[in-house]
Amino acid sequence: MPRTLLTLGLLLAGLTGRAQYVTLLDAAPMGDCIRLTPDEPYREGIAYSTARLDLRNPFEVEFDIYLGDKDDLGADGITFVLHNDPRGFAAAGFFGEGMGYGNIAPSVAVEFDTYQNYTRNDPAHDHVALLVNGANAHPDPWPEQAAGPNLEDDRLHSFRFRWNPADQRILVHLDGRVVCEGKKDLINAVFDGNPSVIWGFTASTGRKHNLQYFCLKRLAINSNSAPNSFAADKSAQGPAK
Ligand SMILES: [Ca+2]
Ligand SMILES: [Ca+2]
Repeated sequence: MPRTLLTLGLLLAGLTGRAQYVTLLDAAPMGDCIRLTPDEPYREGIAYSTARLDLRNPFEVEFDIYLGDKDDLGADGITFVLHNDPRGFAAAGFFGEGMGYGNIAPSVAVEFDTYQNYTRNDPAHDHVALLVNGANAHPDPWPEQAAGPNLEDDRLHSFRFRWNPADQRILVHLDGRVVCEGKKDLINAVFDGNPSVIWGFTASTGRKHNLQYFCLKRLAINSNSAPNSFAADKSAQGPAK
């Protein structure tokens, strides 16, 4: 690992999530983590980092996520989102099947969907997928697995998101395994040429519900290619404009 990446990773790993995030709706600090939804129906919580990410730089973020302890009776899931919605740090998508992400755009997100919505072509089992522009309907029925994973197992799951602008690849790990990957010109094809994006997590519940939260483990950005952008973000006192 390059020294810059390692240094920034160590620097940031020691920070708790509390001061670094703008929280919306039902989201609230919970120790070193941020609760997105309480275990109650029809809730929605969102937390955005106050520091934007610059998509011209490679970065990797790593979190623990918790999706609850109820399988059949649990819902709806969490998304990790990068966006440039005109509502900025106040952007909140719709709840329930939208997981707090529905209609946030332009954006790219990873969904950890724990509830089957037939109108979205969701499978019966929990699933992870890349989404764009606030839409979480799958174009085709998702192939059912005989023994699909259950993320609502009362455990923390390790989530890692990596972006590399050199080859325009997104790589998503869950519990040490690659669960989805994609290749897209995010800056131009999604964000209309603007490389500076807001990032964070969204989650919601519906009629069914679960406690859902995340905890920062590591954030590493290679600032060599754009030395000013990260320094400016680090000193930000509040949401960047
Ligand atoms: Ca769903
Ligand atoms: Ca489940």
